[in-house]
Amino acid sequence: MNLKRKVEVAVISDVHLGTYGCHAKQLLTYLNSINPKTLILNGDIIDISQFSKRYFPKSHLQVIKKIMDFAADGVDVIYITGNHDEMLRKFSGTKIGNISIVDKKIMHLDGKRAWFFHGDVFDASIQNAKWLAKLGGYGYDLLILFNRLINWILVKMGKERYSLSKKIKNSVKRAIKYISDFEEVATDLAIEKGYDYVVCGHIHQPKMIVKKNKKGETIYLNSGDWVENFTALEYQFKRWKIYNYNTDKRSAFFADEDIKTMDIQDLISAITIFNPKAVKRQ
Ligand SMILES: [Mn+2]
Repeated sequence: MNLKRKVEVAVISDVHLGTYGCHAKQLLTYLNSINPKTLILNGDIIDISQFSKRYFPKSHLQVIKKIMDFAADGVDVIYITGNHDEMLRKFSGTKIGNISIVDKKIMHLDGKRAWFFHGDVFDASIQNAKWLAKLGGYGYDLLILFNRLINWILVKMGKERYSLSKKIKNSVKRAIKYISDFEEVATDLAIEKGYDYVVCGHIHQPKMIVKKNKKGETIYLNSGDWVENFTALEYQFKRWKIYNYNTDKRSAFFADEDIKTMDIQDLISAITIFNPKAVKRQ
């Protein structure tokens, strides 16, 4: 009674487990709905840089358990490190069962070459305010509202109005430019190296687009995030598509019973015993 959707390659990124922004329940529902051959975790999956907050609820552990179950069931799990889980970079090249930890991954898909990496490698070359990039268009609207409030207070106090928006307008423009620069840099490099697909995460902007320059063309893909967009990339029948949790069908999913019924202690011990097969049999 396996009604799960078969997918050759599924890609998720920017899950940020261990932070309040992470939507682990939705992600678990999604993971329960698919039967991938390869699962690519394209960076910022576990937000190790935020671990001091001691926030790691049950649903977040369930996601980790689910990923380990995939591996135990024979799914190739490729954990590509990002900037929020860069502590794992020292384990690059490590393989534990079917889970491998890498900085980047090259795959051959029906005669085409796909290049996967998180994307923070470009941060140094694209000098910009990253937090603004994440806020995007909303940031500017919020800013205007915030500025109105400030001016209302200033006027009440009998002081001169202050244009915060004018001050920041240029950096918001820069932030939007950051996203297009990111895509530009990634695709130029991919074309240069002869990749048919370049697959990133990091900027939390789901996208699939053909990019051309004088030297050739490539398809740029971004898996988005599980903070705001709830998106994944799926490769099946020789083509890519963006899966969107909010608009795409989630038919034929059901939570794996063993994960659903485990309490938090069971989950912790299941995850910390590093033998997925043994865990599975419990
Ligand atoms: Mn990132």
